[in-house]
Amino acid sequence: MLKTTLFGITRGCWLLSAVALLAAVELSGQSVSTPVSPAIQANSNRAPAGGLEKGVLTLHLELRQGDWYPEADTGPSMKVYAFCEEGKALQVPAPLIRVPEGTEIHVTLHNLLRVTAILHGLHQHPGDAKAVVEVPPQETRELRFAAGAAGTYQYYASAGGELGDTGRPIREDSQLAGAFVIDPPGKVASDRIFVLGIWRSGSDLAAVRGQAPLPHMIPVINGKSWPYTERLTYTAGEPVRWRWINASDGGHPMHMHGSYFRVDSAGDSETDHSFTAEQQRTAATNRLLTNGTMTMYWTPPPGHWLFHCHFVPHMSPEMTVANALADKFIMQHTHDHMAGMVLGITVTGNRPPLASHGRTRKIRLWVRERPAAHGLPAGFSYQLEENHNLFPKDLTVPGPTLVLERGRPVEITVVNQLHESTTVHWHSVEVESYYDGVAGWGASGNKVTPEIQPGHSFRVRFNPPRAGTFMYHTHLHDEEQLSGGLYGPLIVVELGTKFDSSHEPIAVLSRAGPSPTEGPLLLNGSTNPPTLHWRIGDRYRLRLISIAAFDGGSFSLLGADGPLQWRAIAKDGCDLPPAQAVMQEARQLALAGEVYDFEYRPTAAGTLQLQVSIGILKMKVAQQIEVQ
Ligand SMILES: [Cu+2]
Repeated sequence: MLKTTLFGITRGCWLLSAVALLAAVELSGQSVSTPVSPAIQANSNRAPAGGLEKGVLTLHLELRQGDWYPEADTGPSMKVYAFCEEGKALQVPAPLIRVPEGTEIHVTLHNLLRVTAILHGLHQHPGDAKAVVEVPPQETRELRFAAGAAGTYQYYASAGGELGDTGRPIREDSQLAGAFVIDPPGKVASDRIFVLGIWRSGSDLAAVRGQAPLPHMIPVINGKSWPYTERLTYTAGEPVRWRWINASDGGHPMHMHGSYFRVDSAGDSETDHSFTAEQQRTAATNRLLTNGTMTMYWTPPPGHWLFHCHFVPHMSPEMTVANALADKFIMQHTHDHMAGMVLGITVTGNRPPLASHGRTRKIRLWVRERPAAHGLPAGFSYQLEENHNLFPKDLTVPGPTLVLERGRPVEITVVNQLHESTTVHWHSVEVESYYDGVAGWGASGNKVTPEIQPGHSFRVRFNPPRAGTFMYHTHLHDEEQLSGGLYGPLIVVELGTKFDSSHEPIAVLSRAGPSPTEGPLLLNGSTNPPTLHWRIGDRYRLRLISIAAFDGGSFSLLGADGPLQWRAIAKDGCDLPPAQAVMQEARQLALAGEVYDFEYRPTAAGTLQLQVSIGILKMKVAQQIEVQ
């Protein structure tokens, strides 16, 4: 009773929690590790921890158990281990270590858990991932080291909990991780730091392999899950710099709605690599594997945008604390469309008008239920209609290829024939946020993007400003709708040119569903795609689209002796600069939401293979290519 009352009062307030803790200790006469635990605060990574004086950072860190509130500060909580600075609130992510290059770091670690903690990353950078420090329960360790080279790094601890497939903790010790940033000398441009974390009830590799049900997950950005993640506001065109750190067990394809960003550095938390101007990448989706880091630069366009992980189980409304605690999935269709690793950004300003050419094309996009057929379980499908022609006649996976011209306005009426609501997202196309497919978030003036209810339609208008390879897909009830086949290629060609399917093969990598972790691997909706026929000396542009809901797949172009060489052309629909449009081994990893274009010119007769594979699942689909 006492505990409940105290918790009611003390949520989110460390000082009162400390009083509660002491009171409980006194009342019970037990040790400090009594089950009464303080509230953990979400750390927005704005204020560096410790005291910096005369080139020395002094930092006293403690490890304790606390109550974590990944959703509302007054919402459901779960007990996890966390770091705090001595005398301050526990934090997830852990206190930010941020110092200029040349700083000496003096840190003490006091372990108040009942288990030994193993600390990673608290050393000079670049560093060795194997260099760890053990701190037994109730003991303290003192470390002194030089910070090292400027970059984005992390530190984390494991403390006896279950480890995931990548070796990172997944449960009670999964949130023992924080950012470690070393700034270059001189004036530092303002930026924000985001740490990706996951609490998980089990192995998702086993789930992906079909050996276990999908675990419960709480995927978070800076300790919070959508819609409780921080809301950011910018003015259109202002320079935005973000540092991202993946402190979770698993990779994340991080996707920006409505525009591109530039990746200026990438690292693995021990070493960071700053790109030269020629090496900087432009992307709408950039993957961060476990321990991966990036710094990104973004010039935001006006609108309401999302930046999120494209793995469906990392952004699904089922991934809530209530579900994890209940150990079952409660569908909350009416509550919110997403949870997890989703950031909402509001950008003020006006969108400059685009030059448009020709009459507006009018197209209908039918969204339909699809019976089981051709070896695929029942699901959903798209059909296109233009000038009273319906295409394709059958219901297919993926949906039909939508070919648009750059600069030519289009009006697409999405007609929902499902028994549930849907929306359509035009993935990587620079559309207005109202038409971007995020119900309840996208907006134009006072109009907010609606869910398209069963039997209703929604008119989308845009003018594609860029020629390239894109896709369209559902952005609602993704667990079933995306896994069930609601995606299709979107090709934008230069005005007055035609899409030549015989020389521009599209390869869509997905799984058959009906859930994100079920079904065989598919290439263009098939486990046995038809043979392609190519001509010696012709130029082929391969348009590769990865949209498996929860997998990373690889595309390869193989000859008799293994991978051939192809030339990179574009990433996520954006043409590569000359320095990056180079010949390379014809093998490309692509997580959900990534799109790549490559060019290949066969020089001899023979048989080639375009292969898609998911390595960890030993799944493979090959398409034969006869060259004559
Ligand atoms: Cu993810």
